Amino acid sequence: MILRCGIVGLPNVGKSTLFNALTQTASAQAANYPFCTIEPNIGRVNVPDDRLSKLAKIAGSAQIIANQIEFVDIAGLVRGASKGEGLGNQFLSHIREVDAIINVVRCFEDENITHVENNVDPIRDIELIQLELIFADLDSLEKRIPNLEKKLKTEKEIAIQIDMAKRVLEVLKNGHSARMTEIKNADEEKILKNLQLITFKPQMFVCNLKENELQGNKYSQMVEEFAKKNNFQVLNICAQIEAEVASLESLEEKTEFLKAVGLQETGLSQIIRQAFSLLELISFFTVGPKECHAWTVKKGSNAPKSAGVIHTDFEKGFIRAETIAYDDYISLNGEEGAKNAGKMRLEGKDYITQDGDVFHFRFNN
Ligand SMILES: Nc1nc2c(ncn2[C@@H]2O[C@H](COP(=O)(O)OP(=O)(O)O)[C@@H](O)[C@H]2O)c(=O)[nH]1
Ligand SMILES: [Mg+2]
Repeated sequence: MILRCGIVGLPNVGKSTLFNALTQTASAQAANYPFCTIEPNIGRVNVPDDRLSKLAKIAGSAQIIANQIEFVDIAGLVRGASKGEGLGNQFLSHIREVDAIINVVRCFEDENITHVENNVDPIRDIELIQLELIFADLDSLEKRIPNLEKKLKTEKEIAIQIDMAKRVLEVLKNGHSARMTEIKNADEEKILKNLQLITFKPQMFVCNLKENELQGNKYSQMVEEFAKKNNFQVLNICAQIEAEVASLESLEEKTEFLKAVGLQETGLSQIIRQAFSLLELISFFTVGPKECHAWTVKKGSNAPKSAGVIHTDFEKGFIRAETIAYDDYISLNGEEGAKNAGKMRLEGKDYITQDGDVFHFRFNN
């Protein structure tokens, strides 16, 4: 399961600079998966996780395999994109396929770099983009509802889908995201999710700042306030710094450079990790001498479901999961120590996987 984040924003806000830095870093990583550009605008990157190397060190694992997510550089979002302006249709087809949206917002002034809306105004830009996404959803629902109504004659269970679609339509018509639709239960949430609306996807903001304003400026403060009010996550980065770091060859050079600009880690690492949590994903590990392997699972998944991420047979024949919490694994110096201290639990089918669990699955073939 590799989830995909779309990088959106107006032209000239730094999307491609960021995307290239991401993919360049990924290709330079001593990765076990060779970096693959799936299409020119789609890249797959490892999710940075310090825990992997610590687990691998204790277990003497020969190989580390990290979680991955994909990023898509989505071009063509301008005023009117939902009506076909710019690369309208292409933008729509790309953005419908992503699981989460990273909205890059220009918070830097630079006379040499045109702003398509003439001046820097992040809240206007955010609202412009939300509106285009809302229009796109409106369009797709207005086409979809008549089709659903036709099907209703033969498939009665479609009635609740239509009801939901109409409720969302009202929300969109009032200029709000599909996310604002009131939902009463998990079933309704599922139906709403299946409508695959862009404004129902989780979203975060990335403020692109000047090199010397990384701590924030008046623009990024506006975005922060907006994000807080509307329950979005937000990160400050400088795409240009990210591009420079990504172009450096050695880890020493990178660390040195980051230190010089006052950063502990790259903005890219933060974006990747933030995106991972935005998607409501957690990691569990399988650890042994051969490999130390991170796996991705949705928050709230039970143990058999997690086992199924590794292999469907593991899920079907699931018996139990020998489970050690990450902290116990580290503090007790591995499996043996955890076992002796009584910290290896035998968990059954109803166990809900916790972030950082180290699992051995027992299953019937
Ligand atoms: N001053 C400054 N320029 C940037 C920054 N990020 C991107 N740019 C420049 O802005 C222009 C547009 O960037 P690009 O990544 O192509 O934007 P996109 O249209 O959103 O993909 C390029 O000339 C970049 O070099 C930044 O953080 N600071
Ligand atoms: Mg671009």
